[in-house]
Amino acid sequence: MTASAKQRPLIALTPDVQERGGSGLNSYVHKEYTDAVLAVGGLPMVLPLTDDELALEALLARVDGLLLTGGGDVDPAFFGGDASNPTLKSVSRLRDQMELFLTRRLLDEGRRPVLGICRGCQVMNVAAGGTLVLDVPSEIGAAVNHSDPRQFELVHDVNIEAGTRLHALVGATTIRVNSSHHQAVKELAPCLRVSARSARDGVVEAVELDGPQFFLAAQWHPERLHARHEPSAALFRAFVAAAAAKPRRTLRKK
Ligand SMILES: [Mn+2]
Repeated sequence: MTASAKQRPLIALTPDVQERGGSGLNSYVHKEYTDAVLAVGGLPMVLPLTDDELALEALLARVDGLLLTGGGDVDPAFFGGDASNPTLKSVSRLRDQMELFLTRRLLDEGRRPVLGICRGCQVMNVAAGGTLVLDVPSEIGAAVNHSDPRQFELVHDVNIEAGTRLHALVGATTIRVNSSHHQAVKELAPCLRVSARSARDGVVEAVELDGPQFFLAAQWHPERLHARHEPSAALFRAFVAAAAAKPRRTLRKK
Protein backbone atom coordinates (compact mmCIF):
# COMPACT_ATOMS: atom_id res chain seq x y z
CA MET A 1 0.00 0.00 0.00
CA THR A 2 1.57 3.22 -1.10
CA ALA A 3 -1.12 5.65 0.04
CA SER A 4 -0.15 7.91 2.92
CA ALA A 5 -1.86 7.43 6.27
CA LYS A 6 -3.99 10.44 5.52
CA GLN A 7 -5.46 8.79 2.45
CA ARG A 8 -6.28 5.51 4.14
CA PRO A 9 -10.03 5.35 4.73
CA LEU A 10 -11.30 5.25 8.29
CA ILE A 11 -13.63 2.29 8.81
CA ALA A 12 -15.98 2.27 11.80
CA LEU A 13 -16.65 -1.19 13.26
CA THR A 14 -19.61 -1.92 15.50
CA PRO A 15 -18.72 -3.86 18.64
CA ASP A 16 -20.27 -7.02 20.00
CA VAL A 17 -21.65 -7.03 23.55
CA GLN A 18 -21.13 -9.50 26.36
CA GLU A 19 -22.74 -9.48 29.82
CA ARG A 20 -20.13 -9.55 32.55
CA GLY A 21 -22.10 -9.98 35.76
CA GLY A 22 -24.02 -7.44 37.77
CA SER A 23 -24.91 -4.78 35.26
CA GLY A 24 -21.44 -4.88 33.64
CA LEU A 25 -21.10 -5.16 29.89
CA ASN A 26 -18.05 -5.75 27.71
CA SER A 27 -17.89 -4.39 24.19
CA TYR A 28 -15.30 -5.87 21.86
CA VAL A 29 -14.55 -7.06 18.35
CA HIS A 30 -12.80 -10.20 17.23
CA LYS A 31 -9.29 -9.34 16.05
CA GLU A 32 -9.98 -10.90 12.63
CA TYR A 33 -12.20 -7.93 11.70
CA THR A 34 -9.59 -5.28 12.36
CA ASP A 35 -6.89 -7.43 10.72
CA ALA A 36 -9.00 -7.84 7.59
CA VAL A 37 -9.51 -4.06 7.27
CA LEU A 38 -5.81 -3.36 7.92
CA ALA A 39 -4.79 -5.97 5.34
CA VAL A 40 -6.44 -4.01 2.54
CA GLY A 41 -5.23 -0.57 3.63
CA GLY A 42 -8.16 0.61 5.74
CA LEU A 43 -7.84 2.08 9.23
CA PRO A 44 -10.26 0.26 11.54
CA MET A 45 -11.85 2.12 14.44
CA VAL A 46 -14.10 0.27 16.90
CA LEU A 47 -17.10 2.36 17.91
CA PRO A 48 -18.24 2.69 21.53
CA LEU A 49 -21.32 0.65 22.40
CA THR A 50 -23.93 3.38 22.80
CA ASP A 51 -27.37 4.38 21.58
CA ASP A 52 -26.52 8.09 22.06
CA GLU A 53 -27.59 9.20 18.59
CA LEU A 54 -25.91 12.60 18.80
CA ALA A 55 -22.58 10.96 19.62
CA LEU A 56 -23.08 8.34 16.91
CA GLU A 57 -23.91 11.05 14.40
CA ALA A 58 -20.73 12.95 15.32
CA LEU A 59 -18.63 9.77 15.04
CA LEU A 60 -20.24 8.89 11.74
CA ALA A 61 -19.32 12.33 10.37
CA ARG A 62 -15.64 11.38 10.71
CA VAL A 63 -15.58 7.98 9.05
CA ASP A 64 -15.48 6.78 5.46
CA GLY A 65 -17.30 3.47 5.83
CA LEU A 66 -19.18 1.25 8.26
CA LEU A 67 -18.59 -2.42 9.02
CA LEU A 68 -21.37 -4.21 10.89
CA THR A 69 -19.79 -7.19 12.66
CA GLY A 70 -21.20 -10.55 13.70
CA GLY A 71 -22.90 -11.33 16.99
CA GLY A 72 -26.18 -12.31 18.59
CA ASP A 73 -29.74 -12.14 17.30
CA VAL A 74 -31.66 -8.96 16.47
CA ASP A 75 -34.69 -8.48 18.73
CA PRO A 76 -37.65 -9.69 16.61
CA ALA A 77 -39.66 -6.73 17.95
CA PHE A 78 -37.78 -4.65 15.36
CA PHE A 79 -39.33 -6.58 12.46
CA GLY A 80 -42.64 -7.86 13.84
CA GLY A 81 -41.29 -11.33 14.74
CA ASP A 82 -41.93 -13.51 17.79
CA ALA A 83 -39.79 -12.09 20.61
CA SER A 84 -40.57 -15.13 22.80
CA ASN A 85 -39.05 -17.65 20.36
CA PRO A 86 -36.93 -20.01 22.53
CA THR A 87 -34.11 -20.24 19.96
CA LEU A 88 -33.18 -16.55 20.33
CA LYS A 89 -29.57 -16.00 21.45
CA SER A 90 -27.70 -13.03 22.92
CA VAL A 91 -30.29 -10.35 22.13
CA SER A 92 -29.10 -6.79 22.95
CA ARG A 93 -31.55 -3.97 22.31
CA LEU A 94 -28.73 -1.51 22.93
CA ARG A 95 -26.66 -2.99 20.12
CA ASP A 96 -29.73 -3.31 17.89
CA GLN A 97 -30.66 0.34 18.37
CA MET A 98 -27.12 1.52 17.73
CA GLU A 99 -26.67 -0.52 14.56
CA LEU A 100 -30.12 0.15 13.12
CA PHE A 101 -29.54 3.88 13.61
CA LEU A 102 -26.12 3.86 11.92
CA THR A 103 -27.27 1.65 9.06
CA ARG A 104 -30.36 3.74 8.33
CA ARG A 105 -28.32 6.93 8.43
CA LEU A 106 -25.92 5.67 5.77
CA LEU A 107 -28.73 4.12 3.74
CA ASP A 108 -30.52 7.49 3.73
CA GLU A 109 -27.30 9.27 2.84
CA GLY A 110 -26.72 6.87 -0.04
CA ARG A 111 -23.00 7.54 -0.37
CA ARG A 112 -20.56 5.89 2.01
CA PRO A 113 -20.15 2.10 1.94
CA VAL A 114 -21.60 -0.35 4.44
CA LEU A 115 -20.36 -3.94 4.75
CA GLY A 116 -22.35 -6.37 6.88
CA ILE A 117 -21.02 -9.67 8.13
CA CYS A 118 -23.24 -12.44 9.52
CA ARG A 119 -25.45 -10.59 12.05
CA GLY A 120 -24.60 -7.48 9.99
CA CYS A 121 -26.42 -9.04 7.03
CA GLN A 122 -29.48 -9.47 9.22
CA VAL A 123 -29.22 -5.93 10.66
CA MET A 124 -29.01 -4.41 7.17
CA ASN A 125 -32.09 -6.28 5.98
CA VAL A 126 -34.07 -5.27 9.09
CA ALA A 127 -32.86 -1.65 8.88
CA ALA A 128 -34.13 -1.50 5.31
CA GLY A 129 -37.52 -3.02 6.17
CA GLY A 130 -37.05 -6.80 5.83
CA THR A 131 -37.60 -9.70 8.23
CA LEU A 132 -35.55 -12.66 9.48
CA VAL A 133 -35.77 -16.42 9.77
CA LEU A 134 -35.49 -16.76 13.56
CA ASP A 135 -33.89 -20.21 13.42
CA VAL A 136 -32.74 -21.90 10.22
CA PRO A 137 -32.81 -25.53 11.53
CA SER A 138 -36.39 -25.29 12.81
CA GLU A 139 -37.81 -23.11 10.01
CA ILE A 140 -35.89 -24.26 6.93
CA GLY A 141 -34.28 -27.56 7.90
CA ALA A 142 -30.96 -29.18 8.67
CA ALA A 143 -29.84 -30.27 5.17
CA VAL A 144 -26.91 -27.86 5.62
CA ASN A 145 -25.30 -27.18 9.00
CA HIS A 146 -25.13 -23.38 9.02
CA SER A 147 -23.80 -23.36 12.62
CA ASP A 148 -20.70 -25.35 11.88
CA PRO A 149 -18.23 -25.21 14.79
CA ARG A 150 -15.31 -25.24 12.34
CA GLN A 151 -15.44 -21.45 12.11
CA PHE A 152 -12.42 -21.07 9.82
CA GLU A 153 -13.25 -23.93 7.45
CA LEU A 154 -15.10 -23.87 4.12
CA VAL A 155 -18.19 -25.95 4.88
CA HIS A 156 -20.93 -25.25 2.32
CA ASP A 157 -21.37 -23.99 -1.21
CA VAL A 158 -22.96 -20.67 -2.09
CA ASN A 159 -24.35 -19.78 -5.51
CA ILE A 160 -23.78 -16.15 -6.47
CA GLU A 161 -26.35 -14.42 -8.68
CA ALA A 162 -24.97 -13.30 -12.03
CA GLY A 163 -25.04 -9.56 -12.57
CA THR A 164 -24.78 -8.60 -8.91
CA ARG A 165 -22.06 -6.46 -7.34
CA LEU A 166 -20.94 -9.53 -5.40
CA HIS A 167 -20.57 -11.47 -8.64
CA ALA A 168 -18.53 -8.66 -10.19
CA LEU A 169 -16.12 -8.47 -7.29
CA VAL A 170 -15.77 -12.22 -6.66
CA GLY A 171 -15.74 -13.23 -10.33
CA ALA A 172 -17.34 -16.65 -9.73
CA THR A 173 -20.85 -18.05 -9.53
CA THR A 174 -20.13 -20.73 -6.91
CA ILE A 175 -17.84 -20.40 -3.91
CA ARG A 176 -17.42 -22.40 -0.73
CA VAL A 177 -17.73 -20.53 2.58
CA ASN A 178 -17.67 -20.96 6.35
CA SER A 179 -20.94 -20.73 8.28
CA SER A 180 -21.68 -19.65 11.88
CA HIS A 181 -25.30 -18.53 11.87
CA HIS A 182 -28.67 -19.89 12.91
CA GLN A 183 -30.67 -16.97 11.50
CA ALA A 184 -30.98 -15.63 7.96
CA VAL A 185 -32.83 -13.14 5.78
CA LYS A 186 -36.51 -14.07 5.34
CA GLU A 187 -38.51 -11.35 3.56
CA LEU A 188 -36.06 -9.20 1.67
CA ALA A 189 -36.16 -5.44 2.25
CA PRO A 190 -37.68 -3.66 -0.77
CA CYS A 191 -34.47 -1.86 -1.77
CA LEU A 192 -32.25 -4.95 -1.53
CA ARG A 193 -31.57 -7.89 -3.81
CA VAL A 194 -30.30 -11.36 -2.98
CA SER A 195 -26.75 -11.72 -4.26
CA ALA A 196 -26.09 -15.30 -3.06
CA ARG A 197 -27.88 -18.35 -1.68
CA SER A 198 -26.70 -21.53 -0.03
CA ALA A 199 -26.56 -24.14 -2.79
CA ARG A 200 -28.51 -26.99 -1.19
CA ASP A 201 -31.21 -25.27 0.88
CA GLY A 202 -31.57 -21.82 -0.68
CA VAL A 203 -30.77 -19.91 2.53
CA VAL A 204 -29.90 -16.29 1.71
CA GLU A 205 -26.11 -15.91 2.06
CA ALA A 206 -25.60 -12.37 0.71
CA VAL A 207 -27.66 -9.28 -0.04
CA GLU A 208 -26.88 -5.94 -1.61
CA LEU A 209 -28.43 -2.63 -2.52
CA ASP A 210 -29.48 -2.44 -6.12
CA GLY A 211 -27.77 0.86 -6.90
CA PRO A 212 -24.49 2.78 -6.88
CA GLN A 213 -23.89 2.71 -3.11
CA PHE A 214 -21.77 -0.17 -1.77
CA PHE A 215 -24.28 -1.60 0.71
CA LEU A 216 -23.51 -5.29 0.76
CA ALA A 217 -23.65 -8.06 3.31
CA ALA A 218 -22.41 -11.62 3.58
CA GLN A 219 -23.94 -14.20 5.88
CA TRP A 220 -20.63 -16.03 6.14
CA HIS A 221 -17.47 -14.78 7.90
CA PRO A 222 -14.99 -13.43 5.32
CA GLU A 223 -12.85 -11.91 8.10
CA ARG A 224 -11.93 -15.45 9.22
CA LEU A 225 -10.90 -16.42 5.68
CA HIS A 226 -9.49 -13.37 3.92
CA ALA A 227 -5.82 -14.33 4.23
CA ARG A 228 -6.32 -17.55 2.23
CA HIS A 229 -9.70 -17.23 0.49
CA GLU A 230 -9.68 -14.90 -2.50
CA PRO A 231 -13.46 -14.25 -2.60
CA SER A 232 -13.35 -13.04 1.01
CA ALA A 233 -10.28 -10.89 0.39
CA ALA A 234 -12.02 -9.38 -2.66
CA LEU A 235 -14.97 -8.38 -0.49
CA PHE A 236 -12.76 -6.38 1.90
CA ARG A 237 -10.75 -4.86 -0.95
CA ALA A 238 -13.91 -3.64 -2.70
CA PHE A 239 -15.39 -2.27 0.54
CA VAL A 240 -12.27 -0.32 1.53
CA ALA A 241 -11.79 0.91 -2.04
CA ALA A 242 -15.36 2.23 -1.98
CA ALA A 243 -14.60 3.98 1.33
CA ALA A 244 -11.44 5.52 -0.15
CA ALA A 245 -13.36 6.74 -3.18
CA LYS A 246 -16.07 8.54 -1.21
CA PRO A 247 -15.29 11.94 0.28
CA ARG A 248 -16.60 12.30 3.82
CA ARG A 249 -18.49 15.45 3.02
CA THR A 250 -19.94 16.72 -0.17
CA LEU A 251 -21.48 20.04 -1.13
CA ARG A 252 -24.01 18.34 -3.37
CA LYS A 253 -27.02 16.40 -2.23
CA LYS A 254 -27.18 12.85 -3.61
MN1 LIG B 1 -24.46 -20.47 5.89
